[in-house]
Amino acid sequence: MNIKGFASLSLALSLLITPGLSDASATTTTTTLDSQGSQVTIDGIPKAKTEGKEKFDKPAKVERSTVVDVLDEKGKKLSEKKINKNADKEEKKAAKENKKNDKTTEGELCLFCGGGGTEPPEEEPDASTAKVVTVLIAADEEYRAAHSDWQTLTQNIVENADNGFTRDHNIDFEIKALGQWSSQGANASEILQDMDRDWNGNGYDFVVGFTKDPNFNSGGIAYVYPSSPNGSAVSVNLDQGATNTWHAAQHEFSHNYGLGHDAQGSGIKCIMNYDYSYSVDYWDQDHDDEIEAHKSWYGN
Ligand SMILES: [Ca+2]
Ligand SMILES: [Ca+2]
Ligand SMILES: [Ca+2]
Ligand SMILES: [Zn+2]
Repeated sequence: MNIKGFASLSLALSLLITPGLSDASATTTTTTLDSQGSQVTIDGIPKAKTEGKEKFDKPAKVERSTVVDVLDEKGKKLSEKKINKNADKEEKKAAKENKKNDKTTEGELCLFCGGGGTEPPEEEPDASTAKVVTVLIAADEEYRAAHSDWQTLTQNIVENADNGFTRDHNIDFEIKALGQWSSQGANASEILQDMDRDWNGNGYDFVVGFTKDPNFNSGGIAYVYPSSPNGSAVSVNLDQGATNTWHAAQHEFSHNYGLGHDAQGSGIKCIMNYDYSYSVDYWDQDHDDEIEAHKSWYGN
């Protein structure tokens, strides 16, 4: 049997034995293979207990401009759209101030090192040196039916979900494609695997799904990788309104970086602790260290 045959057989077997995620408990240690032959476990997040904001008040911060391919259900390109880098007014003002200061500092540095290499002073993560990772968004038929603005909505969710990654780890998620997905499966695990089969293997670092399928019995679900995956890292999030969904998406992207959960009731404030997943946008020290250690898995 060739490797591909073995992989599909293993996947088929694992589909039989992988339990569906229940709402209450999202723990499973079953190891399976994704569609690209990477070893994975499946983990997720329960649905939010409180209703977050349904809509975004303002557009999410976009760290860099990008051109996005809009794809049909077969992955065929239908059109292109541009997402422009933005910053709110206060950030723009701060950036202007910084620029002024930089000029003075650079001038001084130049004199000091006699026209040799000028090293800029260390400061806020610079967008130009960020680790850029690419993202394909796939929205299922139920999600698209519920949201005529699904393209903008899902972009804003991903661009909010990456703000913590950019702030704390200088990782910028850049949206490269928006796909129309037809989701199938009897539970969240099966729907995740459906999305994996439909959209993995196209060269994106991350493939993130958004679903409103009635069978999706979780707030979000993701593959947890023990090492850099062969293909894209895959996760799916339930439609829970603007705020809850971007928190779930940040939690699931973190699973893609290999992160597990903090114990509930431990008081540890981290997006990987179910007690705080929908209320904070940062990680505890151990998880911060883990993201740093696994940062090289994605992007160039
Ligand atoms: Ca962002
Ligand atoms: Ca971004
Ligand atoms: Ca469906
Ligand atoms: Zn989780």
